Amino acid sequence: MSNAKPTNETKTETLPSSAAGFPSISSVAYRIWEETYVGRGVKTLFKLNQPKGFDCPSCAWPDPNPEDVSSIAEYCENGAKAVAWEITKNRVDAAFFQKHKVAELMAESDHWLEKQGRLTEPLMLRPGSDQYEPVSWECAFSEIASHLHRLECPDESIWYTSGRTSNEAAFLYQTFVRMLGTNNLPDCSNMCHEASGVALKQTLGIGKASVTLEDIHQAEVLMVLGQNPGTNAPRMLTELQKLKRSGGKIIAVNPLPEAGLMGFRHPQKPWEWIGKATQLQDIYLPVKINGDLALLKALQKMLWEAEKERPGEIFDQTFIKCHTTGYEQLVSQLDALSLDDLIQASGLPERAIRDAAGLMMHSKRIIIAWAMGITQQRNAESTIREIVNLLLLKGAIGKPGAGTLPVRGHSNVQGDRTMGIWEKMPEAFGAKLGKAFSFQPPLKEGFGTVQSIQAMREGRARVFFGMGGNFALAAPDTELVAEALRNCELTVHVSTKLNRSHLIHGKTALILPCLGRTEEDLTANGRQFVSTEDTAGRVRMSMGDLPPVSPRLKSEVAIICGIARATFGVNHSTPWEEYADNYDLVRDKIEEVIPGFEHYNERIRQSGGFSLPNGARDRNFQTLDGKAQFTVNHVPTHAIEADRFILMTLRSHDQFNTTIYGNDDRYRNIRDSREVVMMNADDMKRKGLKAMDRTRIISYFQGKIRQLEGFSAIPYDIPPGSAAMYFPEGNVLVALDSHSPESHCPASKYIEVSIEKFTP
Ligand SMILES: Nc1nc2c(c(=O)[nH]1)N[C@H]1C(S)=C(S)[C@@H](COP(=O)(O)OP(=O)(O)OC[C@H]3O[C@@H](n4cnc5c(=O)[nH]c(N)nc54)[C@H](O)[C@@H]3O)O[C@H]1N2
Ligand SMILES: Nc1nc2c(c(=O)[nH]1)N[C@H]1C(S)=C(S)[C@@H](COP(=O)(O)OP(=O)(O)OC[C@H]3O[C@@H](n4cnc5c(=O)[nH]c(N)nc54)[C@H](O)[C@@H]3O)O[C@H]1N2
Ligand SMILES: [Mo]
Repeated sequence: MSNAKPTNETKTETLPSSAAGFPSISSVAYRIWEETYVGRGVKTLFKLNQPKGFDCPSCAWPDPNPEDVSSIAEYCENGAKAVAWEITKNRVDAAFFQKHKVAELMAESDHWLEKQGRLTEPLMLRPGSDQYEPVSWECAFSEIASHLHRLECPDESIWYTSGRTSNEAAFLYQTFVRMLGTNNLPDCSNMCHEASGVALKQTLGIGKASVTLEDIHQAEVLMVLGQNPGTNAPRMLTELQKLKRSGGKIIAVNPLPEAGLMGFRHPQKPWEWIGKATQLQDIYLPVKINGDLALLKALQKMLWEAEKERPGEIFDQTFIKCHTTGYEQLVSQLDALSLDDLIQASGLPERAIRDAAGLMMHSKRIIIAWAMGITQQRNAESTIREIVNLLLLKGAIGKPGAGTLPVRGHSNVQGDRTMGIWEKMPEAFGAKLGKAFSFQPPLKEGFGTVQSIQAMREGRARVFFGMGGNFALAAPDTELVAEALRNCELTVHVSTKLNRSHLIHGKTALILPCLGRTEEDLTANGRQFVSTEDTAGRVRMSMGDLPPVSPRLKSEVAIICGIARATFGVNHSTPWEEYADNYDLVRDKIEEVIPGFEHYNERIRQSGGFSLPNGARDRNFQTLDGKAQFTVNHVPTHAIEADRFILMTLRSHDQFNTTIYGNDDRYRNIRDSREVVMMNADDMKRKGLKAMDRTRIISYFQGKIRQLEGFSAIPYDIPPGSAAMYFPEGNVLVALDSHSPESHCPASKYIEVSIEKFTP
């Protein structure tokens, strides 16, 4: 049932024109009051992102240097919500499961499931049963081991990771999985920034951001494509405010006018709550969905025309000559392209693109930031390579105030990849891992998320293990994923809270409850800490100090070590038990295997941690010829059938991925419901739809349809032909095979749909 209350016509004039400010503070206060004890909540927030505290479990935005950290509050509204959610006073224990069968729980909403509180003990659902029952840890571990022993081949098991897992746990996890003999290590990155990693590695030799926080303050122009920082990386707004105050300009490229890019009031500076907000975006380009590649090409072409008139004034020819390959091919493609076609494909007025080109023309320090609006597309890698082309023409990489900024999602998704969570194990990594642990890692490429779902569906994989996350809801094609998971002999989830993936299970299912970031991790060897890597490649310590919500929780590290001992036997050559008690020993092994972690144990204890090497930052491009690569990419034409729309799925201000805190989306003026589809008012008129009318949405891909009924249409400031709804609800409409070509990133921002009025 949808009872959304968009405040009349949700047009830009009625949308909030700035983010944060006092409403952020009141929203945090409400969440703490609702979820936990006020003292516990406030005390915990003081430790958030502090040098000796814990890393925020929300997004991967970098912390400032220790000297710049605010001693009272280094967090944002949504980080505080994530913490309040973890430290909740509610508990899901054995009595809860005695009361609720799985079928009953299936009828509850995702918000309700997580809202029941923290999981407190290991649980097992036996074949044929409809109820989870408590089990001992030993029993859970031996159940997993016996399923693994029964597999004909280790490739029949799938080992998913969500991006909250610490470096130490991720490293041990992938070591265990590879010792088992498979590279089946899909992760949330497969659905997130995988395309950025692939495209940046090809062109610049490193799949990570090249800029630091200081660079942002020094940029002359910062362009943000397909990202909503006000909601998803709120602490980025503080840095954008600094950029504006030092005279920098911001270009926002987004089909939606997102409040967080319009203006900003620092939530922790009360004097900013009133009066004028800092205006952020200088130029707003309401591109049509996936019109970004055409826009980037149009910008390049405008700059190239100017360069031809005034050679050497617009492009950085010295940089191009010394540090790049492929310039001639790129400019001949630019000559061949028609500017009119590009402008039309972007969906933008020429004037607006010329204004943006004008800002870039004489600027030398340019940063381009992007997120899911760019990566969750069928041609994601090409668009990202075009971002690189634009930066290379301007020599805007590897110098202060310039470079690439793919803004990562989960707080340690980047660190997990550095630790080897990847279905495509690099050869050099495998060789060092094998040497460090005296074994031969498997060479065959493993399954990513999409291939894992296909394998489980077809019975080629029979065990699914989820290290965090909520695979059933996060992955594309909800019904198909459910079929895949139900086809398994065993599904296991290491989790903090109850979620849909526990209810859509294999014949046997296990829930293994783990410590959260905020909690103290005490072992026989004393208090342990872990480490994480942020978007800018800085590695820091994270140490919780709240008493765990239950004495029966284990850390992720201890869980992996327990499973490894049960699987390989107590006499195994790897000292799993010692690792579980002393994370310094794990860090010593990481140092042995992964470059950049020299003196890990020493440097991680320094205030503020340390930065990993970044070739692109130093113009030391780790590509085949040591140069940054210009590339020629095909400009897609978006031929969709008449009367259809392109639909994107995105996050509201009140969720963290599949964790739904509430039903409001404050910055978009949408209240009380997530079951909405945002549409252009003229499109609605054409379809005979009035505000709040129910709809039937049908998605089309390769002859197959998927549909969703009952969602309410709301008029929104969105380009004609484009529509938007929330993730994860929209995943029902995303076809498993609709993904980017190279990284298989599901195209969850590009769904071809028809939208009609629905009368139940
Ligand atoms: N509070 C909170 N923080 C989070 C998360 C969360 O759910 N809640 N999730 C975390 C994770 S895992 C991630 S990956 C990040 C996600 O952070 P974002 O990438 O900001 O997340 P989305 O909501 O998916 O928003 C994508 C933006 O892209 C725009 N967009 C969609 N299609 C296009 C397009 O074709 N072109 C352009 N230019 N723009 C487009 C949308 O309008 C939207 O503003 O945030 C992280 N941080
Ligand atoms: N249609 C559509 N689909 C998408 C997206 C989209 O924009 N549109 N975005 C994609 C993106 S960018 C991502 S990253 C994925 C996210 O996919 P996931 O990472 O799989 O999903 P989350 O919702 O972040 O996982 C939430 C669960 O993690 C568990 N959890 C929380 N904290 C911890 C912890 O400290 N340890 C452990 N072990 N578990 C914990 C809790 O049980 C919680 O229920 O979804 C993707 N799917
Ligand atoms: Mo993500």
